[in-house]
Amino acid sequence: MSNRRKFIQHTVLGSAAIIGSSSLSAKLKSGATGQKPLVVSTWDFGKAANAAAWEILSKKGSSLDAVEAGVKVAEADENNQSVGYGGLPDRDGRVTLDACIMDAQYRCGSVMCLEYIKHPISVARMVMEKTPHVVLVGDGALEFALANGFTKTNLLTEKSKKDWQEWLKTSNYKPGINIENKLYKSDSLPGGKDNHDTIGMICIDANGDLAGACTTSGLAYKMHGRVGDSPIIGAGLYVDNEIGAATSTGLGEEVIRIVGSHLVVELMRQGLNPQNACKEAVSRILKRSPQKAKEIQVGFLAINKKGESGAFALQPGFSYAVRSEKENTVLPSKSHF
Ligand code: SD4
Repeated sequence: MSNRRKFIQHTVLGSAAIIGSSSLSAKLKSGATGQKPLVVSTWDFGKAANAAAWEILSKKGSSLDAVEAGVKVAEADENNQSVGYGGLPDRDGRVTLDACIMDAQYRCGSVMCLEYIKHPISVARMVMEKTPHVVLVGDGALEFALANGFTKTNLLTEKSKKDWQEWLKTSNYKPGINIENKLYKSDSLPGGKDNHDTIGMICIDANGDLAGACTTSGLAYKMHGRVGDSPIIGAGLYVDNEIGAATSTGLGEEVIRIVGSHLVVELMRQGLNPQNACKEAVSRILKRSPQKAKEIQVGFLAINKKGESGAFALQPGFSYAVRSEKENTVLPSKSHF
């Protein structure tokens, strides 16, 4: 049999197996709402971000405007130590930010390792709208931002500086499971609960158009120049207006290896609902490295064109916020462990 025939046969069998297992697992309850407009975002603090997005969606605004306005809430919140202002620095004490945005026409923009700019998501949108490129990094991204009216801000808050100086005493780099729990504190959450970091937001507007945004300061105490999954189109975020959208959070290196968000969207194309598509992506990480998977967290969040949502994570503790006409809530994600 020719290699090409073998490949096609293998691919078709693989898809059949996935669809077979999906019809079984379709019975698993997902956070589906089947509504438009709908906005979902990662972690408990997504609720405040969803509220800003909802302001736009409920007035028939565009999904693109909604996701930008939504994640800006998290970027500006200094209580959140792993997005934007107040984010924990790298091991050299530099706050470097990653963000990307994608709309319903496969247009996308991204900035990586951007310093001094409070709203990297807006720079990413400007890369998308005003340049012939998709990605700008480091100094080039900063020069572009400054040339387009953004101003320089010191993003290292006293609190984050102190935490970094404390970390320097051991310099032990070990991203732990849900370590981000300690990186966000808000009295507005039930019980003043600790919460998480990176925000990924995906939504569908009243027209049925999808968009997504993802923004982070990345892993605390990373090497200078390290970039995770969040600003990489296909890894931290992907939007296909025919099918759905997905975003991720957790240890970015593992998400990049499986091009996670694109994989989730492709699995939805094969017929899986959002939760099961996220679950299958998580299982790819598990399969590649079952031992390592026990020590890390990765979570995926997805919506489909019908306005259904779902999530799945490696470890318990991942949550996501959902806002629609009927719902304004934070749901716990199902997890493998
Ligand atoms: C990264 N995925 O830089 C981000 C960090 C994150 O929950 O999402 N943490 O790898």
